[in-house]
Amino acid sequence: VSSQLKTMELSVDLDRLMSRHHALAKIGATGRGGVCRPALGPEDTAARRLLLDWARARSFSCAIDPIGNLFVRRNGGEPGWPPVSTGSHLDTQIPGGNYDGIYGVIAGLEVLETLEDHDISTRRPIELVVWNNEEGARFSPTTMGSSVYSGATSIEAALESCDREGISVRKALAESLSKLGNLDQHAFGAPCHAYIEAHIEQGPVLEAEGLSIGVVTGIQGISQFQTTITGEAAHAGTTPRRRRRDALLAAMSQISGLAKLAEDPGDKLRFTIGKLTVLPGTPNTVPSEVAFTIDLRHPQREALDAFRNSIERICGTETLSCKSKVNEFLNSPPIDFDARVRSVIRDAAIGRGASFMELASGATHDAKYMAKLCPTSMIFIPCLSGISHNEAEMAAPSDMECGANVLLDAIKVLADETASPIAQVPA
Ligand code: HGY
Ligand code: MN
Ligand code: MN
Repeated sequence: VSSQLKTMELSVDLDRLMSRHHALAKIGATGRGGVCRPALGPEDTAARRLLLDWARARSFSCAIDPIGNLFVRRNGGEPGWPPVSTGSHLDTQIPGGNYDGIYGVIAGLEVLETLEDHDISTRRPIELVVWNNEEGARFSPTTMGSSVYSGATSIEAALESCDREGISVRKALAESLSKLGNLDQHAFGAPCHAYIEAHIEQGPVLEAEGLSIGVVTGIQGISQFQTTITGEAAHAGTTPRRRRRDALLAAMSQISGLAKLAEDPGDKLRFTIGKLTVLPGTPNTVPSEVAFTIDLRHPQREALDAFRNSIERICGTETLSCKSKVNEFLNSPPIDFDARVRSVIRDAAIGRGASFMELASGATHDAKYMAKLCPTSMIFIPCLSGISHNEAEMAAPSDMECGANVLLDAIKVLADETASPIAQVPA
């Protein structure tokens, strides 16, 4: 009864959660309310180091895998049993907000610390994961660390990915590692009993419905492309139009064709040209090379594939006498999260008297790859007007506290499960 009672009164420490939030918000602060921590850069490294210092102060064990994901572990009564894991990411958009990813990391740490504060033992170890390069803002693709960890992407391809200065993940990782102190080694794809990621919704639904918790049913499909168009540099003043091979005009023609195709009366398809570079990029030279990215999302695989299959026809063929090539560097179909884990989260929300709804995620997350390895789901909390990937991103401390308490209760249930009553995730 005492441990039952103990569990009932167990709640996270909101002051500590907010002090961690503010401490991280200082690292790479832009002065405009947001933060800029490109993966494996000095600011991201400082944030990862600070997280590890907090973990080492509680004598949790700290490990790293070959692609730079960090693992903070609180041991359980059965140390050999697969852990219950939670986590998210500390790297941000450039610039980004102070909640995307960061909230899931400090909420997860809060779970480990609260159990430690109250000397609550769990059967299974509990592991906090800090995924490397979730945003894909500096190094493509997004969710790099978890996709390599789960075997969806080769580590060679990931280590070779370069930023716009030509610095590779391999080089940046070695540099960052040297600042993190002593870390154990952690294998890729280690057995895991269940994974729950806490995250801001990054959309407007929970706030509009006046609800505190989102029990996440799954994540929509995402596919990303890089298009490169090659024309010919020429003098802006002397070159007649019929002699030009203008790579920017060619890109504009392709992009308007794609935008037309992306018109969706049901407003389900998400189509974004987020990055466009023009070379040589001087006012008086006809552009010789243009590169742009395409980010596509849809909840239905068939609809996503239909659009994917038209990309080659538009971006892979000569356009206005310019050569054009396109490659798909990320293709991740929609997934559904595990029913049992979702019911554990629902019960935890009910136990806390928290209003909740089930909803799918429009944003992608590392949980998508953990769902390949073990029963997985996510907990969303509302964010201000659904704003995200924007320095104005904001979540209320009361929602952060509620989400962390629901995470604590759900993890506690899963961490005391004996053999895996959770139906293994269908292949
Ligand atoms: O792109 C995404 O959905 C994630 O926020 N990186
Ligand atoms: Mn995120
Ligand atoms: Mn993000």
